[in-house]
Amino acid sequence: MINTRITKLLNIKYPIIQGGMAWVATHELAAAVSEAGGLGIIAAGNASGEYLRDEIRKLREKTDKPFGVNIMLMSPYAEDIVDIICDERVPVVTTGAGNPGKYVDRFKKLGIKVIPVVPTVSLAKRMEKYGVDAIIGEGTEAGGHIGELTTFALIPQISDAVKIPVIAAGGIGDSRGLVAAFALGAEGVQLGTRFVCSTEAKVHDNYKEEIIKAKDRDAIVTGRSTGHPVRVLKNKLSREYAEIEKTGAGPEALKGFGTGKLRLAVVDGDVENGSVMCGQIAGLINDIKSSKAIIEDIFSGTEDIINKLSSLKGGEDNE
Ligand code: TUI
Repeated sequence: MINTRITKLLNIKYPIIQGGMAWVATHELAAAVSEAGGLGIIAAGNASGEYLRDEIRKLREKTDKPFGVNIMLMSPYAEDIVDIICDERVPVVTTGAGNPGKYVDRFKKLGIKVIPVVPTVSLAKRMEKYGVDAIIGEGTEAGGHIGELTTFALIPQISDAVKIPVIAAGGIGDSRGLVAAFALGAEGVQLGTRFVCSTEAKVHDNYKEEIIKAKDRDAIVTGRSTGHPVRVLKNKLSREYAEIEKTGAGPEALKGFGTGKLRLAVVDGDVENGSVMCGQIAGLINDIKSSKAIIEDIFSGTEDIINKLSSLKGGEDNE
């Protein structure tokens, strides 16, 4: 049992949150993570409110443990998603790809915990002023839509800047990542790519296989020129995108590359023409296992690392 302000706040056994990945984070994955003692998250992505309501109800048939919903704030359905979350009294909300400030009061009044994902210190400070419960600092190592700072640089700076608890995301996939995140000041971690390669993720096998095959430099950033950088695996789509971007083409020329491409990879398994979003940690992931095994393996591995670290204590002979 590990106790941090995050386990207490969220009423969970392990301070591990599953990333709110569009198309990937369905009720099956979220229920499995919550049942295993972490916080499972259903991603609303670009889906409608009715889809989300159905997902929430299906999750509740599988588990009575705490869970959350991620709102992708660029979604055209974001307002509907907020209504459904309030209506269903979802215990926890995480947000991404924008500033959730205007919704915070409404959630707080209903006792819904709010945890925005942020890529900068300034946004973390602004969120604290709005009264959010915790912050997820996401480094550029993460998959999907990303900021510029690395987890290593971002987390200690956010930890110094805010009093609310901080959760680290981006580039964390095993016990070493967890211990490092705690050393940087985090009290919890959010894992995305690691949970894509779980048995419960309803992701096409081709997508999981691509992550398992991936090496350290295979997750590249596209879309910097549009102001919406997205980390994806190298494939036909991302290579073509990068070529067009190099020519200096405007957002219009790149538009067709976004719509429907994530679904094409995740659901249909077209990993050449679809968008295979994943983090830099892909090179570290070599297997598909249950969410329970992912969580328990991460925690059982921490002890060895902490023992090794104790040799850093000045003047002690640990031989
Ligand atoms: O949101 C994510 N990752 C995502 S969302 C997504 S769906 C998508 N698909 C195609 C293109 C774009 C998005 C795929 N991956 N992570 C959390 C995150 N939030 N990363 C960065 C941010 C962020 C960025 C700007 C949070 C706040 C923010 O605020 C700007 C403002 O309005 O002040």
